[in-house]
Amino acid sequence: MLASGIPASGFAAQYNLGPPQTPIASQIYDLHTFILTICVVIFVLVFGVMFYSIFKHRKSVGHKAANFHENTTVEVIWTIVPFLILMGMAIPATKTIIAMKDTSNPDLTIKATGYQWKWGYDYIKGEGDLAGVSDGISFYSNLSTPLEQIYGKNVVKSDNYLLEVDEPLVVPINKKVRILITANDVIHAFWVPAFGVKQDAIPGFIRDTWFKVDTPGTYRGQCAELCGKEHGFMPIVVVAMEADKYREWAAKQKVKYAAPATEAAAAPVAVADAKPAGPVDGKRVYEGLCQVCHMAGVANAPKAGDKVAWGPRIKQGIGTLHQHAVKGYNLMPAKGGNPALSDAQVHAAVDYIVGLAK
Ligand code: HEC
Ligand SMILES: [Cu+2]
Repeated sequence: MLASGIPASGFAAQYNLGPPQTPIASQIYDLHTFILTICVVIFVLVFGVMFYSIFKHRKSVGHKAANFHENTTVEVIWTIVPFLILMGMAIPATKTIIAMKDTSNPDLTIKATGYQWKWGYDYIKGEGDLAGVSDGISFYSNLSTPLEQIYGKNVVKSDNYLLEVDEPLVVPINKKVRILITANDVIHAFWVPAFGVKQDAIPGFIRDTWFKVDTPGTYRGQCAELCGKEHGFMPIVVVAMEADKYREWAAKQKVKYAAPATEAAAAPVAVADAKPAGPVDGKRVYEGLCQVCHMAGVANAPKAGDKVAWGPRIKQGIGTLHQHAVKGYNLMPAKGGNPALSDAQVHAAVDYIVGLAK
């Protein structure tokens, strides 16, 4: 993939912080560089003066020690200069800390739960323009490095040894993602260095943090709190993708979990409160259910608004389309997977979709 949280080679990659991928991580990176520079300058100045004085005023060249007390000017200077240096470091650092803690107005909220020894992710319903897209998605993320690589002798280790999982955390780029962090057994810690995110996961408490990823890619982190014998075996892998791809991923994910238990999974609010009698709002039914597949074209569902895909279907006649949507048609589940819908509601949604393709 494009970038990795833990860089592979090169001098800078070996000794410096990894390349930052979020605004907060960039601030942390810059602060680190800035403060390290100040430290180096102070180090050079202090030791420079010290070694110069020792060398220049040594006894063997016959130097006589000066004997003086209380120099007000010097005392004022060595109080004010360190004060200014400290303020110069504290002010930008505090700004960054405040920004790190500001989890307000997210586009998306995900709960990350630490378990011995894996992470669980729940996409939560809430505020933000991506709230409805992925809410309800929930899965565990397990280490996928094979056991032979860990315990076997003379086994070649993969590139992302112990930093790979079966189901990564998927997030959209350029969106504010809030992570609620907790744990189910002992204290873990959610750490993704490239995002500048590191937060303890404490049983019974919720902590939160946020990030906004700049570029699509795969980013890797780890549990950063010694949590038991497989502490090193619960990595965090985050895949960041464009918002469109993210919607597509979310739709597929929803279908995956919706398929076996159609009734339970596919009864969104919009449908539940639509009255069976009276005019039916096809748009609401569409947005509540059908768009999961028809917006992104999941499983070859004809995309809403795609004239080429819908043209020949519309030619079958609206009656046939109504029937296919109610009864099911190949991969198109009957009533979109929600038997609680009335025929009229499904018909209205079909009419709405057909309207989009005209
Ligand atoms: C689980 C994903 C999924 C959901 C949810 C879904 N569809 Fe579909 N739909 C499909 C797929 C896949 C096809 C393409 C079927 C084919 O042509 O083989 C399809 C095709 C259709 C067609 C065209 C049928 C034809 O004769 O060509 C209509 C109309 C339709 N869907 C309406 C709806 C409506 C209305 C809803 C909401 C109530 C809905 N769909 C929800 C997956 C879905
Ligand atoms: Cu842990």
